[in-house]
Amino acid sequence: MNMKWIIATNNKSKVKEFHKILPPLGIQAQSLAEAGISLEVEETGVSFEENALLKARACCARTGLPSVSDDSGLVVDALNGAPGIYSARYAATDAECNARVLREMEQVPDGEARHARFVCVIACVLPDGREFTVYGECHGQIAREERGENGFGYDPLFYAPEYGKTYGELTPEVKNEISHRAAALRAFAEKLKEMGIKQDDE
Ligand code: ITT
Repeated sequence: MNMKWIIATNNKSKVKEFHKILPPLGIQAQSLAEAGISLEVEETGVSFEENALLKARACCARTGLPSVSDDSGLVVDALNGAPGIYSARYAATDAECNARVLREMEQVPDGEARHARFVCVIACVLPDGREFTVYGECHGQIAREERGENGFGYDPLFYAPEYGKTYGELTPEVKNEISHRAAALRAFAEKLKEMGIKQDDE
């Protein structure tokens, strides 16, 4: 039986990262677009966990296949956790989202006062009804301006002091080692092992 996982996201940048991170973990997956499925899920939850589960449940109900989703966002200390679960909806476009964060952070001094984290919750829903979520995060600071062309979303603003670069300047290889998504996907692979779920890809 082909048990290829479905990645329940419409975000092409997330799909790209899943495709880089999952194969070395021994997991084969295809995106909604690759499977020719159109699925829009309203994110009515009040937490990353709830929204991730909404997306994975809807995908599994539609496809009958094991489904994995990603709800993620930027959590900024100085903004009391905003944009948080509203990261994709903080403004009309990525550029406007970044401009809004920069504007709101204008008065915040450099250094740890500008601390933020990226959060990623991966939800997994199996056709037999089993489901779980795993969590990943990574830490950084909000830069004073956008830097770098790599990545997506808030990456050009997210400064990693240990690299002296924003995530927009990191290579995809480095980002996919240290990111919130990488951490969550590693936890996902561990959890599958723990539950004795092996991918049967014949
Ligand atoms: P799906 O719901 O279809 O997966 P989405 O883009 O709407 O796609 P979310 O609701 O999880 O996904 O919103 C996540 C937002 O958080 C995303 O649009 C980015 O703005 C931001 N974000 C998440 N991961 C990021 C990353 O690795 N780098 C930069 N920004 C990220």
